[in-house]
Amino acid sequence: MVHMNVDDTAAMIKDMTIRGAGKIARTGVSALSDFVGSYEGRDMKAFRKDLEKAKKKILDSRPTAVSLWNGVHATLKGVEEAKDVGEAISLVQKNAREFIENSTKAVELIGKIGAKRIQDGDTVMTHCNSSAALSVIKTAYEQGKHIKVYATESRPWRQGILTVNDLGKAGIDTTLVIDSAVRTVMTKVDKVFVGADTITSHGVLVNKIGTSQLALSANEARVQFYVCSETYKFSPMTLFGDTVAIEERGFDEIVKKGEIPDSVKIYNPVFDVTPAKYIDAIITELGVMSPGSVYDVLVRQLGERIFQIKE
Ligand code: RUB
Repeated sequence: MVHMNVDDTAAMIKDMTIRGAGKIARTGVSALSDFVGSYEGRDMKAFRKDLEKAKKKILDSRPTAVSLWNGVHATLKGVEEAKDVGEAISLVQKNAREFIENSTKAVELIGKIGAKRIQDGDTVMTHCNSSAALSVIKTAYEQGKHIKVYATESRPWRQGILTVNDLGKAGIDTTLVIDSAVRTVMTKVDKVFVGADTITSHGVLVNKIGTSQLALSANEARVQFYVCSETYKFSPMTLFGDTVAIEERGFDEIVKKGEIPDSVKIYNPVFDVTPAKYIDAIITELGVMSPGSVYDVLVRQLGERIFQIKE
């Protein structure tokens, strides 16, 4: 990982130079590790205060993907109990290393597990630009399966351009479609694979705006709809009733200044919500599971920490 300070990292996550739920988590965690690595003070009280400020900056950079929250909390686990600053620094660095390694491994594992759901000759569709979904598609292709991919443009940021560049360069038969072509194209598709920013305790998916229209169209066309998600995209807070904040971004991502009358409002939510009933399965590093299993995984992962989070 490239070394970057907390302010630069937060700014680059905010302006989407660094994007994608897995990547923002790994980069945020890495920035916290670098922050403690260059910390020179030895007063524990001041250290905790400074670390808290750094944590807040990273967490405030983008609101929707819980991967960032889970990554940051996994990294700071145990700091409260550390005897001194030196011990706390080593702990944060070790936790960060482990999170980044496990997260990278999880994406690979999801690829291997999910690829078994793709048959030779399948046509699949994906949305936006998800490393987990692409890991599944690329692994199936590397296994020698002849596949075709439809990828959506994903307005307004057009992350679909990243996706088709990646798939096209890998040699995969790839077709780019505009977002409003989803229902038309779904009749040619066998399976849909998308990523996740957050999955709630009751199995609801929050992902790039437009994901729910793929799910609805897939349901109508009897096409299987798979979510590719590391389990650190499961949201602990939703267990206790919290809802997921849906990020809204500026008008300038949609129109240029002066292009439309000032009186016209622009609404630019960048994620949407797909109900559990439209999801055939969630492909995780722990295996293929139903949306109904998310609650159990969360409870098991949290263990006794569940009560701390509840408070
Ligand atoms: C990206 C997006 C991706 C998920 C999963 O949105 O919605 O599907 O983040 O990505 P944005 P990954 O471009 O606004 O960050 O599988 O790479 O974690």
